[in-house]
Amino acid sequence: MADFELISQALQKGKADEVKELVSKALEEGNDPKEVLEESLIAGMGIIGAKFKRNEVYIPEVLIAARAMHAGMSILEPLLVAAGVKMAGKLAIGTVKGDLHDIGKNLVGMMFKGAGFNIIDLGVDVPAEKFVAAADEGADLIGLSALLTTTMTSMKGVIEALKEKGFASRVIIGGAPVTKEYADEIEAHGYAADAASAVDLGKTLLGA
Ligand code: B1M
Repeated sequence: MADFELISQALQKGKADEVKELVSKALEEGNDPKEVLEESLIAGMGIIGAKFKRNEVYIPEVLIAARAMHAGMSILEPLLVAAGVKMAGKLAIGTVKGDLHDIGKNLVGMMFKGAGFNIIDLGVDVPAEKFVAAADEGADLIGLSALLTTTMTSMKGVIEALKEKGFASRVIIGGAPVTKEYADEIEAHGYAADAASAVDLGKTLLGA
């Protein structure tokens, strides 16, 4: 079996130490860091994402796979940065103002990281100005998460603030009370029901 396949399988099983060892071994054998990233870590997270979408695995499995991916990334990241490898895009994600729920937001961020995106995690209770500042710093995608019917309404303000400043960043929204209809109403660029769909949507919006 190719080493990449072994890394992908270890990642899917959430075996962080094994992922680290296998990634180091693949590099020692002279494999290109970008190829290791794409063929093993991103491929493995892609499989987990697709299974999550089909309800074949659940949140805990995704979280341990993401932890294993972070372990592999800790070895690859300095090499990728040094080589000036271009990431798939830059996502700034946060839970909107007044809202402290972050489990779904973190899951979405992890999935994007698994798909080769740079992530700026703005945290929770994030005011519109912070999303605007992230767009100003070059985020291609702005991700807004809300879990409360009372806070999802502030998504509209973020989109208006971004438009007012003329930023080209694409805005995607999600969270339990959010719907596609609401996304259309406030003129977000897209809505995703779950973390894996958010990545698919983000890639489509950026043509990645
Ligand atoms: Co809160 N809470 N909570 N809570 N909480 C809910 C959301 C609620 C539905 C529970 C209920 O009443 N049945 C309800 C909201 C009702 C409503 O407005 N419709 C509620 C309430 C009322 C509250 C408080 C007001 C309670 C109180 O204090 N009286 C309070 C508000 C605090 C605040 O935010 N200001 C509160 C507090 C809390 C805790 C702090 C205790 C805790 C949060 C801990 C944390 O996040 N660190 C908490 C929790 C855990 C929940 C429930 C139980 C679980 C939420 C969760 O993490 N789900 C929730 C009930 C429920 O949903 N069953 C509830 C798992 C997570 C993976 O799913 O976040 O939906 P979710 O993310 C999904 C998708 O939505 C999507 O992808 C993820 C999966 O792939 N997604 C995106 C999410 N963000 C996305 C962004 C995208 C795309 C997709 O693009 C950018």
